[in-house]
Amino acid sequence: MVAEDLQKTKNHYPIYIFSHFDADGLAAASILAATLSQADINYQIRILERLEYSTLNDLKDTLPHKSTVIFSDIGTGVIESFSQWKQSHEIFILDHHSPTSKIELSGNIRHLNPHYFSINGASELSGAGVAYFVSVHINPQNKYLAPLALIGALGDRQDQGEHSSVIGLNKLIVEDAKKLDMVSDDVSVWFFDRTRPIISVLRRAEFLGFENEIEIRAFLERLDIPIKKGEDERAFYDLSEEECRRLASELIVQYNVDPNEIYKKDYKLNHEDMDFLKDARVFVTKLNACGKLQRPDIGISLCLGDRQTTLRALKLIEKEYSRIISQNLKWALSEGHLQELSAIHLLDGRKSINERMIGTIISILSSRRDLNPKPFLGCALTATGKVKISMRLSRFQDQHIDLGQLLNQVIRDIEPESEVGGHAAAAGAIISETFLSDFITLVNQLILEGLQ
Ligand SMILES: [Mn+2]
Repeated sequence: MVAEDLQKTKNHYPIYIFSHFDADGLAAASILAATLSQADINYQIRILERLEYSTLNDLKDTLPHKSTVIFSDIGTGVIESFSQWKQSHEIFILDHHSPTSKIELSGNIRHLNPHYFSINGASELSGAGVAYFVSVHINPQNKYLAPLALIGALGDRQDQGEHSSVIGLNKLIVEDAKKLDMVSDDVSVWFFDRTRPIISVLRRAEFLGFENEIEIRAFLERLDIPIKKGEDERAFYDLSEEECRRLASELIVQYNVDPNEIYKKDYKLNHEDMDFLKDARVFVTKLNACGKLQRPDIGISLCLGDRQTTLRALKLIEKEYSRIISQNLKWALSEGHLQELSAIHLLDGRKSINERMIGTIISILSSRRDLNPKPFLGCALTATGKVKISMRLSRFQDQHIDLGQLLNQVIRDIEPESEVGGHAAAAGAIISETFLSDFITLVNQLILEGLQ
């Protein structure tokens, strides 16, 4: 029904698309863009970091009366506010975040969300996935967009099945892509960015716990895996299947690495010409970099297949992105900026870390073997003077703590009207600065009590 309505809304205004700035949101916006272009419908895209009540109210006043507006990968969190949009615009909310309230919406406001169909939007379908099913409903030939829907799912860490495979409706998307021979999904020894030299791939996999390059060289020598082929360094992709197996079993047996960390579904984009974009999980990190450095336009061009100007811009973006990450990490690990409380690690980045980066930095810290296995809490100031909280479980902790639930509980006690969201292993909130220290104390205390 949403698809039919969307096709009926051709009028003299473009369709306004608002989507989220992460990989899923960019993939979703790209799917919608491709779908509308193909149907000869004009559109404009705007990418938002969050949809706040105030932003939504401004939009209502600035978008032309009766125009069609799509909210993609955002919108469910502020669903109550849309009751004010009755009769003013044709609204399509295509989201997958879990709804906190169910409200009656009138005919001009459509809310498509997997949670209303007993499908778990946190693990089984992403924002890009919702956009994909609408797109295919508009035109079955749009199944060629399935790889983007998969990228969205991986961006939202929905690879929660066996061997890090996607589950639920995402699996159907992968099947669509496989039928077109656009994706393959073998289980293999997976490390991030295998186009790089072997040593650098292992060095970057911090969860392996290698102290330095010398140690990695000795390790590879012991396994009789050559680092060079003639003059050139061998990339990880150059390893034979047998070498990969030898490497994996050594890591699992001697280094106690969880096999699930190494053997993964390797989602490969078969139609992709550029080697360094073939791994769908690597593609995701490119999109994230574009979003975080405020160049969503580059991310969307990348999704839509531009491999000319986009690649040059992408190179600069990635260089800047890794510069910022290493600068922030260096800061975090120096002079006691990363504090250890009784139950959590705390990184107060209010003076030094950008709100868009705090989640990334906390994630990287949470995968370091040399830090005690406790949850990480990071904070940074937002552009509107509030505090963004980001939490991650340590990759090495065994206790079952649901950070999403925990933050919800803390917010209820401290500042009930704040935004909060996330799932078990990663969650976040936006709070007022005055409540920050109470907030941290309570989080620490609840986790401590939970452990006893
Ligand atoms: Mn999403």
